[in-house]
Parts: sequence; structure tokens; C-alpha cells
Amino acid sequence: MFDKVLIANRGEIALRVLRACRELGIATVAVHSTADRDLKHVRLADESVCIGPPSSTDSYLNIPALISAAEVTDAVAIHPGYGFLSENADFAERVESSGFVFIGPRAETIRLMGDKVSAKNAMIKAGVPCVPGSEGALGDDPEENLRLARGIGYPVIIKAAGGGGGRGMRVVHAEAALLNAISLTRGEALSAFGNGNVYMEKFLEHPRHVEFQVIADEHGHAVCLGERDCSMQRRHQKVIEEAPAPGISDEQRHRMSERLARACLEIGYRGAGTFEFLYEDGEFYFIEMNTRIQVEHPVTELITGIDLVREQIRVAAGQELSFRQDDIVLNGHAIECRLNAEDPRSFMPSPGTIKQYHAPGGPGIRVDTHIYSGYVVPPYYDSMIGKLIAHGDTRDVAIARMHGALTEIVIEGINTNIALHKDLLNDAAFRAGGTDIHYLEKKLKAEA
Ligand code: MV4
Repeated sequence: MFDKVLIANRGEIALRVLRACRELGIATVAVHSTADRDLKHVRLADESVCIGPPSSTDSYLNIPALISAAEVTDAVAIHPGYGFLSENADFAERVESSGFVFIGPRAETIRLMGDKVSAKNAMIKAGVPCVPGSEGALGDDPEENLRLARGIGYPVIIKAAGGGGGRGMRVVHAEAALLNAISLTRGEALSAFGNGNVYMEKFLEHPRHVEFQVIADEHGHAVCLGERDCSMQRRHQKVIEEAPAPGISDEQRHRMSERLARACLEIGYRGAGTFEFLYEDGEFYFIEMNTRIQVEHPVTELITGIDLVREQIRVAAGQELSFRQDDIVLNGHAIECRLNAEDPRSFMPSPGTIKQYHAPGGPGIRVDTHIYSGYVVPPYYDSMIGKLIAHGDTRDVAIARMHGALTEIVIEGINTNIALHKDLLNDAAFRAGGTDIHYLEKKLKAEA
């Protein structure tokens, strides 16, 4: 096992990684910007290094500063967390060429999945169901693109190969708008991602977002840990996630799990990963793969009893997964509410001093957060300040426990989305389960 891991991230996930390292007997190096000296994990880490000024570009995205910090502290491996450099193939490559272990997939796998056209091609080849669309990137022949869209049927969506997570897409409802949409998306993609490749798909109008967690080692073992429903989102930011996804049958889950584990072996996947699908009318359609640990990983941990960050570190160190597919039993239901420092009406970030913080607790409640009384939420980064996760034997019990936790928790001094979460837990459609990706934005609009 590694002697020392550098945590190239901040906030709750840095703390989560630190805790996993501590359990594995691994020493930790925290890196932080000048705005993050008082982060909880910086205090708990064995060592810490200031890597630059507040701006992410100059600190958490500063590759030379991170490599230098690993060198001066004699770290063996680097955990990228989520966001920042976690899916940057060049970073993974630089980490490895500097003699450190990148805790994640190989750089070439990150690159394969980072290009949504090559990712989709790889999944088609592996027999994973995808959204009907163009075979690879679109060409420049207008007639051919018009013919293609006619064949798929409107509405279609034009997506940038270099995009993902909602960036670089355009819906086209009628033929008159197609060619302009292609050239606009191409231009934006070129300037935003340095890659002008775009592709076309049938636009699904009322899908749910259902994603499958996988993890693979370098000894030929790949395991699927079931799915999560992340449909409750606003502007591509997830608000509530849950596992299992309401209404997905054991047969559907087993079928997908078997295929996705096989796909992992086919592409030589290593580490934790997530296959994202749109789910509509009982069918799954692959859209993207995330090659990192995700914010919502705890709901999978609670229903499987598996520590994903621990396994992620173990497989990066060359160890075998500590379980097999047949060992996986899904137990009960888990729900996560993302806690954001934001204005409840405008959703604008609400940084500042947390004057009081009281944690909720009780059976089935997990709190993943770095906040404490007196902590100052800086204005420079994502507004997520933590996650409340509730587990129970049934979805109703998990919801009831989450409601209790939201009532117990006290965060004073800043604005948060706690009230929104309470409102959503009481929402009839949410309680019924299976709302689509547009539900929250429609609800917010109707209540405005
Ligand atoms: C789609 C789609 C409908 N049809 N693709 C948005 C984020 C990116 N991961 C893919 N996205 C979508 N792709 C087809 N063919 C609708 C979305 C989409 C969406 C997907 C998941 C979660 C939230 C979303 C919100 C708006 C649009």
C-alpha cells in the first residue's frame, strides 16, 4: 500500500479521501490555496502545502505546483477527487511521468472517455445501448447532415465531442434550424474545448438520469454496484440523488450490471467510474462515462456497504478488489441532499462566515461536510458545502430520516438550500418517485 497520498482537492471530498487514507494507514498531504488555510482536512492532514492564490487556475488547477508539492513531501500517489483535474488526461499523464501514481484510470482511458464521440463508439462496440444518432462525428456535407437528421427524426440534439455535463449542446426542433445549429455548436466547441467535432442524437424529451457505478482492478475484475437516479437537477447541477433508482427492476439492473462490467474489461478500465444513461420508456441510453469518484458516491456506499474511496485507492496501488460481483447485495434505499451556500430564491452563491453549525444525527444519517462553526465559506469555489445522506430499509424510511436530518441541522450566518430540500421531500411527485430531468426546473418556474 502507498506510504503517503497527496490530496489534490478541497472541501468535503478532500476530507472524505483523508478519512479513507487514515483507515488504510496512509499518511496524507493536503494542498490548499491561500483562501483555504482553515479547511478542516488541512488541519487533519499529516502535512500541508500552500500551492497558490485563491483562483483555482493558480492553485487546484496548477499542475506544476501540485507535482512540486508531491515531490517536496515525498508523496507516492495523488488523489484528484472530483472536479478540478480529476478528468484531465494530461494531468494523469504528468503525474505518472513524474513518478507518482494517479489514483484513477490510465490517462488513455480518461482521454477515450473525455471525447464523447470515442466514448460512444467504445460503448457501441461493447454492446452498451446508446441514443440513436450519427455514427461518430458529423461531416461537413450539409445534405448528408440533413438526411441523417431526417432519418433520426426531429427533435435532434447536436453535441460537442469535447463537451459533457451539459456543456456544448443544442436542441434542434425542425429542419430549418439544423445547419445553423451545427455550425454554431461547432464554433463554440472549437473555442471552448479546442475540438470542433460535433455529433447528432435523437433528443429524448422526458428522460430520467440514471447512472451505474463500476469499479475495476488490474487483475481482471470489474464489478457493477448498481445505479443511482440523479434526475432532480437544476442547470445541470444535481440537487438530490438516490439509490436504487425508483422503478428499475432486478432484471434490468442485472442485465445492465453484467454488460457494464464486461464493457469495463473490454476497455481495460481501472478504478471507480460511472456510466451515465438517459432512461425513458423502460430503456437505457448511454450518454457519457465519468472516470472519477462522484459527488453522489455515498448513496451507493450506503446500499452496498462498500467503501468506494478505499477500494479506489487499493486498486490504484495494484491490489485486487476486496469483493466480487456475486458478493454485491443491495440493502435498502439511500438518498443524498447536496447542501449549497446559496440564495434560496436566486440560487446565487452565498459565501460568508458560518456562525453556528449543528450536525444532525440518528439512525441511518451520514453527513459528509467540511464545515464547522466559525468556518468561512470562500467565494472562489463551488457553493456545495456538504452532503446529507439518509439510509433506510425502504425509500419511505430514507425520506423520513432525511426530513428529520434537514429539520435538525442548523447552519447560521449564510443562506442555504435546506428549505428547498424540505420542500422537495414533501413534493408528491418526488415522493411517488421517478420524476424526469425537467421536473425541478418546471416546479421552480411554476412557484416563482
Ligand atoms: C441528452 C438529452 C436528451 N436527449 N441527450 C445534458 C448533460 C449531458 N450529460 C447530456 N445531457 C442531455 N443529453 C439526448 N439525446 C438531455 C440532456 C439533459 C440532461 C441530461 C441529464 C441530466 C440533466 C439534463 C438536463 C438537461 C438536458
